[in-house]
Amino acid sequence: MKTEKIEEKLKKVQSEKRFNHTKGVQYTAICLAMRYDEDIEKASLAGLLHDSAKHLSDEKLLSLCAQNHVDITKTEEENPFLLHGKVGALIARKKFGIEDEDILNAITNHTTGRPGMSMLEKIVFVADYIEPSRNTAANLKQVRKMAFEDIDLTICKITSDTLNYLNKKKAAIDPMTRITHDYYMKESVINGEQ
Ligand code: DGI
Ligand code: FE
Ligand code: FE
Repeated sequence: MKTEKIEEKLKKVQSEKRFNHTKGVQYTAICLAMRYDEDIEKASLAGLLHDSAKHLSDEKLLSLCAQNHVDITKTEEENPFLLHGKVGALIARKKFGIEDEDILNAITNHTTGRPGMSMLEKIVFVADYIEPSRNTAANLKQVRKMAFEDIDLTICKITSDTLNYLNKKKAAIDPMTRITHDYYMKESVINGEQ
C-alpha cells in the first residue's frame, strides 16, 4: 500500500496525540537514515507503522497473538501493551502489505530493542524515544544530540534511563530491555576503544 494511503488509514484509528507521535517518529527516522546511510523509504514506512497496534486493547492484542500463533512471554502476557510491536508487525504485513523483514523487525522490536539490531531497527528504536513531541523522558536534550553522533551509545543511554524509570515506577521489566542494555553497553565500549 502507498505511504499516503497508510497514513490516511492510521489517522482514522489513532488519537491526535498518537498520530502526531507517529509522524514525529516517521520524519525523525528519515533524518537518522540520512545520517547513518540507511534506506529513507524503509525508515519512513517503519516509523509510520511502528505503533500501528498501540490503539488496540489488551484483550485484542492477546487474541491477535493467539490467532496468528505468535509466541508470547510471561512478561508480555502480564503486560500486554508490550505486545504492540509484535502485533504492529502483523498488521503491517497483513493489512498494509509490508513484506520487508527488516521493516517488520523494526516494528516488532521497537519497545525493548534486542541484541544485534540492524541499522533500521536501531533507527526506529531511537526515533521513538527522541521524536519532537516526546517531552517526558529523562535527558532528552542530551539523547537527541547523541543520537546523531553514536547510535549504539544512544541505545545504551535510552535503555539505561528506561530501566531507571521502570524501577522507580516499580513497573514490570521485560528481561529483553536489560539484555538490550547490557549488549549495547558492551558494543559502545568496544566501538569507543577503536
Ligand atoms: O508506544 P510508545 O509509547 O510510543 O513507545 P514504546 O513502545 O517504547 O513504549 C514506551 C513505554 O514502554 C515506556 O513507558 C517504557 C516502556 N517500556 C520499555 N521497556 C519496558 C517498558 N515497560 C515495561 N513494563 N517493561 C519494559 O521492559
Ligand atoms: Fe510503541
Ligand atoms: Fe512509539
